[in-house]
Amino acid sequence: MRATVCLPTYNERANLERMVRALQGVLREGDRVLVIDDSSPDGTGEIADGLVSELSFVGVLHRPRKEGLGPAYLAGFRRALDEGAELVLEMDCDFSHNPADVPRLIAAAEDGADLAIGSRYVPGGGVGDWGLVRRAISRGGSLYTELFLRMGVKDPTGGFKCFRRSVLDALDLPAITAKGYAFQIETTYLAKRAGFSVVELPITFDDRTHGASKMSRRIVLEAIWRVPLLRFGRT
Ligand SMILES: Nc1nc2c(ncn2[C@@H]2O[C@H](COP(=O)(O)OP(=O)(O)OP(=O)(O)O)[C@@H](O)[C@H]2O)c(=O)[nH]1
Ligand SMILES: [Mg+2]
Repeated sequence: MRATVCLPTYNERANLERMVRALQGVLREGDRVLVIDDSSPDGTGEIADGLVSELSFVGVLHRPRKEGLGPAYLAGFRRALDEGAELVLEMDCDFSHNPADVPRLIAAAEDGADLAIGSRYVPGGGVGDWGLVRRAISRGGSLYTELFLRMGVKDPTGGFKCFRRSVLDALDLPAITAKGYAFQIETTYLAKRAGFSVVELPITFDDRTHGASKMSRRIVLEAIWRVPLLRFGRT
């Protein structure tokens, strides 16, 4: 099944080229990488253009401004589906997600999982040397999500995922308005609610060594108010 890895970038000049070359080493004939850059001021978009002209498996979507991870992924999903991808992956460009794990996610989807998630919180998974606060936020977020949504997913905020296209075709993508971690929770919730199978595979999540995190208090707060809304709200 032809896979497209969607790679959202904002100021990832220190990571993008290394990431694309690492993906080149693990992807198969016909697979693609789609960079979704929100006009990064550090020139990441120009680096992407250079890679597109050199490597035929790479594409780029330039967006006018930073709108958060959610809208960037939705634009990427649309493009990947329009280009005929049968599997669509989400992945951070900061090496927190290990490109060497991509083939396992793809294999799980090819073996029948509608959505395969790289999970820090199943046996064999883990995080690098995170401090106590960071651990608490991540674990607390998972527990809070489970409390409301009862998905049985151990790592609902994780952003290393592989969707079969049937899942994305079935979801009302433009109706998803979440921007940050909430986007990850919402896509998995909607997939489960629509009856699709979700499988978690263990991954180790390492902190970025280059570039700056875009995690913010706002992104955490957004997840806090959106999770109950998913359960009791409009959709
Ligand atoms: N296109 C686009 N990409 C974004 C945006 N915000 C974050 N990203 C990218 O999304 C990926 C994850 O963002 P990070 O900054 O690593 O945030 P995070 O992984 O939630 O937080 P950390 O674990 O602290 O790194 C990276 O590849 C970012 O460059 C955005 O608004 N637009
Ligand atoms: Mg990160």
